[in-house]
Amino acid sequence: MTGIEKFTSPIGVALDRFISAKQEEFTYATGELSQLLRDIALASKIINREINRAGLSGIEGSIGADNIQGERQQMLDVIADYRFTRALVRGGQTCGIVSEENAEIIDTKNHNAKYIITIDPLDGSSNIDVNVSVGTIFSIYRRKSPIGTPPTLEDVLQKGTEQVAAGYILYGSSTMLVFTTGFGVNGFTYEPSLGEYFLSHPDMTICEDGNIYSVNEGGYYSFPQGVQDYIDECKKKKMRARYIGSLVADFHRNLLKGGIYMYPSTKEYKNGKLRLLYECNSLAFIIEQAGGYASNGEKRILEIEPEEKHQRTPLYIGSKNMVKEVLNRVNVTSIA
Ligand code: P6P
Repeated sequence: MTGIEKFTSPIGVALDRFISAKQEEFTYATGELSQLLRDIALASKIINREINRAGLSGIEGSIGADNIQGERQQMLDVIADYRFTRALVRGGQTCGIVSEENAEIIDTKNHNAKYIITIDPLDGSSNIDVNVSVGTIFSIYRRKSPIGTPPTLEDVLQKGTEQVAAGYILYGSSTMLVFTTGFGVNGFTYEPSLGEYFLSHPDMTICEDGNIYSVNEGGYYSFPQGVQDYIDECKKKKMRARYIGSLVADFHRNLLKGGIYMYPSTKEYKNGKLRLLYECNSLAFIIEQAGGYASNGEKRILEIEPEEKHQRTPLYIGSKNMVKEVLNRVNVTSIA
């Protein structure tokens, strides 16, 4: 596509029409999953607006309290958690929510709903004050407990292989919704003037090899020896070091260009910093659907049996051969 065409090419199909057209592909296609995705998209549009005007509306910065993870809670964390929870409760399609911002399972009271959501409403929110991209990460599971009853721990402690859908919203130079229902990965760009997402990145795939490594090298000396060795190798190969400090932004760039994101176990985070249920599983489902791979240093992320709602895990995710290269090293699981 050259010349004027590239600026006048018709935009892609609207998200709503895409979901309806693809509905027959969705496992258990009964319309509820479609509605669930619409509810998430709706909440993301509201969050997008809040983020874009944060500097003007005095909602930057922390609320002066910590979340259940003991991390300083930003005002937008609370707002995002409220907005997504409200959209999901009112949408009626999920019986329970596990959110990074809440210690316990949120009972939506929609006890006849079939689905469970795990969500990080706003990951990397401390970056908002410095105008760096942030993201929402989510997974959708079918409940295990009987319809008509409250959500249970059994509903939420499911392996990543049980996901029926997963996605993220990247609030970046443009806002994008990227998700999978197990039939490939598709990216939608938000058009604020129309208030709608349009297909802009159909059938997203990641190359098997890449030239970008994303890790906080400030932690180099607290990484397992095998990770230190791998980073040294990346430098010898003159790879490009890219680390934004915002998981969704780093992940999205590597998905498009090829690369690996690493958050190993460290002295500070012995089990890694990132959470299994609403960060690592979600992105692992997406990356595998795009042809990549995700591991905790010992096993496939999607095969990890969760033991508690907010458990953390080391994460190596991205181009398949780059992740395998790390795993071939001796000792990438724990510091000496
Ligand atoms: P560090 C943000 O807090 C986050 O959860 C991810 O978005 C990001 O990749 C990582 O932590 C950054 O952590 O320890 O490198 O500052």
